[in-house]
Amino acid sequence: MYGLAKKEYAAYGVDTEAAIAKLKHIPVSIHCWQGDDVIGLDGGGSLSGGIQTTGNYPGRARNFEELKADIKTAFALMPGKKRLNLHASYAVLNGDSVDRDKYEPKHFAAWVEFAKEIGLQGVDFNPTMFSHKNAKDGLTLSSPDESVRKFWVEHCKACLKIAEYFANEMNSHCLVNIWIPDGYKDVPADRLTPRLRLKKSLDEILSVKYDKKKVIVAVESKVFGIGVESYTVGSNEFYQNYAAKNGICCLLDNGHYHPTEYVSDKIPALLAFYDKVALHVTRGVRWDSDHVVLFEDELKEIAKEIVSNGATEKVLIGLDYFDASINRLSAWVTGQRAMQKALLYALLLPNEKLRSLQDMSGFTELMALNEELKDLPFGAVWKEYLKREGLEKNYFLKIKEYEKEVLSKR
Ligand code: RNT
Ligand code: ZN
Repeated sequence: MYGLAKKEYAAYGVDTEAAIAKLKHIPVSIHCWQGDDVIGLDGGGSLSGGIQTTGNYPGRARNFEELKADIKTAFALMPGKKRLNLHASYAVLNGDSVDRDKYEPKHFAAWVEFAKEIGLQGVDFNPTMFSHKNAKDGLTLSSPDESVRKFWVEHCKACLKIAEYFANEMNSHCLVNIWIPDGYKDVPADRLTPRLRLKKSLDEILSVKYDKKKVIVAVESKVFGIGVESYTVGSNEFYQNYAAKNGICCLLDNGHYHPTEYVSDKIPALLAFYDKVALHVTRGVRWDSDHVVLFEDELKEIAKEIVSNGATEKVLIGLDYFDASINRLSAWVTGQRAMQKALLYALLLPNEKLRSLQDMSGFTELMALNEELKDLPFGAVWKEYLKREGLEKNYFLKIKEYEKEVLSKR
């Protein structure tokens, strides 16, 4: 089947071997928080910040050991280059009673050891400014309470140090993504001052010395969250301007825009100005619901923009979803494979030909060709890629086995 598919693609000028070879090297950063419903290991408290995990599927990882075992099992079923995306709330404190403003690299040493053990390319990082008593009234870096604001500034500074440690240990960059839940449920009296406080906080965080080649700082905007429907301090305009003026990068989460806005269109807009663009790939259903990523049209379009613009090293792909209503490992693998599928699909498009049709205003042919491409034997190439990665299309049986042997006993 692969031999025939190869020929069929070749007729369109597409080299399936080159596509497979390229796909192997595009890293996807996989979020640790799908494994335990974003609860974390530092006992910060129940999930807050306007995000929500729904469902009560049995077998959630309840501690570091269980989370590691689940990650190991799930990652083994994922093809391609993998990175691990950690939140600060996953610090391994071992009884140390430090708060988040005092976290140190040593609290993450066990994660580094694990990442090396399972052969990951790198580790990415996120300050955790939710599920904690100091996220007072839902405000962190924009809080009018100076001691609260300072606490979170210190937390972010600590995270930059930890990120540098990850980068050095893994010999690969570390993306530090700053997302805060700050906002108001109802019409605010003052929309500017909280943003000025956020700006000041970011300035203070970025005033620490860190190696900019190794540590890439990003800011993640959002439209609204549950309980903070009327106003979000870290909005899109705020962060895009902040990032542009301060030499950091933007992180686009495709659940964080109005439903008719598309991240696939935002990627090339930012590529015109930025050396790096970070992504949180998710699937919002009616709101930022963080459903498992599937091989759908917008995901294909996102991948197309990355691949056809030669931006596989500029766009830092990360996953961000959390579903507790189904087997969590399966959720992980399904989403990661969907991302890989979309990248492969994009790598198998005759991008040069399509581009030249656009430039020649050959829109009739462009439309016809685009439709023709949709039913090429993509599945055969995907299966071949999996085979070469030592994997099979059906991963569900392995997950079921793990559920029976491990998860059901928790
Ligand atoms: C929330 C943001 C944020 C979180 C993670 C857990 O809306 O998307 O990225 O999902 O940090
Ligand atoms: Zn996100």
